[in-house]
Amino acid sequence: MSSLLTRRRLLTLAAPAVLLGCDTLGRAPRFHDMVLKTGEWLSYRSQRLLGSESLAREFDPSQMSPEFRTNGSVSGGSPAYKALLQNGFADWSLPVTGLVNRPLTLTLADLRARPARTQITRHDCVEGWSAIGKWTGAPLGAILKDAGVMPAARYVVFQCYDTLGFSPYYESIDLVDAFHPQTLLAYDMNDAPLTEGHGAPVRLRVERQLGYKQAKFIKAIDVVDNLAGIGMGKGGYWEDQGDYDWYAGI
Ligand SMILES: Nc1nc2c(c(=O)[nH]1)N[C@H]1C(S)=C(S)[C@@H](COP(=O)(O)O)O[C@H]1N2
Ligand SMILES: [Mo]
Repeated sequence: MSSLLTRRRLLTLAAPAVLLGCDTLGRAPRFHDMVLKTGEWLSYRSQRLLGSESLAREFDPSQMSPEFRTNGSVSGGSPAYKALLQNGFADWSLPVTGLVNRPLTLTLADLRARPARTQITRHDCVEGWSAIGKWTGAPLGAILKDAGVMPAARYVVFQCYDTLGFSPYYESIDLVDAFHPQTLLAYDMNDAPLTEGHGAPVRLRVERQLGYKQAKFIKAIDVVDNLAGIGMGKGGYWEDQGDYDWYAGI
């Protein structure tokens, strides 16, 4: 049996667990559909795939924090960002480029028109605080599926509008987290459009990782095969400072 067939069989055996585990609100695209039926993605090395579908804990509305503080940058900062904000982000659009067969440019209206997922999760910041909030957004996996991720792809990089010190904020995740059903390009928080402080117009939610991975003020998404040429090469602003690890699993 070829290794591809072996992998397919393994994935098929794992599928019932995947199906049981997801779609708690009945709206999420199925991990099963996004990954198993995405031929373009099958050749991605799948060491982390089996068992990778476990969901971060979701909470009841009654458990939501009365206050969810902001942290890090509280604005996209630049004059260009301020102009977009002033116009309600009508002129904002998000390029999805790199190792994809069909590069996309998504407006906020495009994102809001896509199938949405809502989840109430706990945000854990390494600085020692947590808050439970409700996030609504477009699952990233379905967007990447539309873009057609090439076999060589390994990471998804999020460039942000803001700069801390002299470096633009950015983050990256691998394809397992990118295709995870709870990974969203979130545009609503607690049933209202994201405020500037929380990362308007769109921020990442990657629920099995710590706060600094949740990139705010997203400007561009790039699919790449390695992180070496980006920033200082460690996959994120804080990673480059040498403070925090690239994989911030909780
Ligand atoms: N673009 C950008 N994203 C960012 C940050 C930032 O400074 N800039 N800070 C990170 C950190 S450390 C945390 S804890 C969360 C804070 O999100 P919040 O402001 O919505 O609480 O955003 C993360 N994403
Ligand atoms: Mo944080």
